[in-house]
Amino acid sequence: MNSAPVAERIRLSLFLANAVRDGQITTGLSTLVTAVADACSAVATAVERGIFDGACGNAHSENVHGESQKKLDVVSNDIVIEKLASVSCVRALASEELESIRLMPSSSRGDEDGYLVLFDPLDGSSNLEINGIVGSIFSVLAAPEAGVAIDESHFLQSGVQQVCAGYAIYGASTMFMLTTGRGVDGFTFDRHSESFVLTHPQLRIPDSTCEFAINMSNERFWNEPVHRYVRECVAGAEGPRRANFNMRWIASMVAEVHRILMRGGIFLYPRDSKNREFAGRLRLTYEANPMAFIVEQAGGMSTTGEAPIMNIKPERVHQRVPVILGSKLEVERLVDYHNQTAVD
Ligand code: AFP
Repeated sequence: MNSAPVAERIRLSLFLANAVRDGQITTGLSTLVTAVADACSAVATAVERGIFDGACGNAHSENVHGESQKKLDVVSNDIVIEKLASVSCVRALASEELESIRLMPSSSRGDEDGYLVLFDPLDGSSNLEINGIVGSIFSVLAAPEAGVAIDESHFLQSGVQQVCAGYAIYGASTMFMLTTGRGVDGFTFDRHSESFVLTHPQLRIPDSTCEFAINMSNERFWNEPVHRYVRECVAGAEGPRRANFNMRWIASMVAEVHRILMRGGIFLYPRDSKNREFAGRLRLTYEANPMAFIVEQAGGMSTTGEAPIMNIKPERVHQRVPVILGSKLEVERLVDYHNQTAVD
């Protein structure tokens, strides 16, 4: 990445204005993305100041998945909802922290494009107590035409229909990663100008890698294709891959995907037999789909093992899905192993 001074870099606001000028996105979507970015910088501040604002620890409540909520899960969710409530083209929201969809004030004009926004306001929040990396993930779908009463069915669009997606990562610096279907661009928050500045234009994921990310403690629950893939990585140069692999597990999908965007790799949260009623841990509409869109726009690949993630027609907003994504050649290898098992 070049190290040009901030003054010479493009801010997110100009990047979006140029995209509207060039007919790549609508004015409404530009306003929506600006609001999401504003929400993310506010969430970053809330996370940073959590200890001082009494926002650390558990909220002593559960989300729709029966997972205990951190206070900052709730705070972050409220921040995103508040920021999006002021965007006239946002017709409705879905969130990991909301049991059902949230209709927004119908302030949009009849002629304005409308959007649905789905988000995980604070992904990786179990890392908060260790000052670990957390982030926010968002996905944008087209809303039905004005006048149509919106319900959950309008959110059940496959990932290929996303018009925009991205995430913010709250790490050593706060970054905002965005795709509108024309590659992936990364912006870093500059505290002096209090704006996101383009620092990582048109990111590309290397096709191959020697770094995999999976929660090894679930090994006994994996299917054979995943077992075989990980076994071969661990076997190293003496094994069939003829190469030594490294492993990472940060327990924050945003951090894993960001690492893959920066230097390649493969991330797996596969179907496992631990909870047979669930198809894995991650949620399709506001975690897997936006991250699959980002990864594929950067030249990577994503799959459940059996099918491309973004081809799945959701049946429920909070539906879970197995997730394998990252460097193309590695994901293709896993798809091949799944196909071989299906044939056997
Ligand atoms: P939390 O938001 O509850 O910390 O979950 C994070 C996450 O959904 C995803 O970001 C991680 O990749 C995954 O869960 C980690 O799951 P394990 O804790 O089972 O490793």
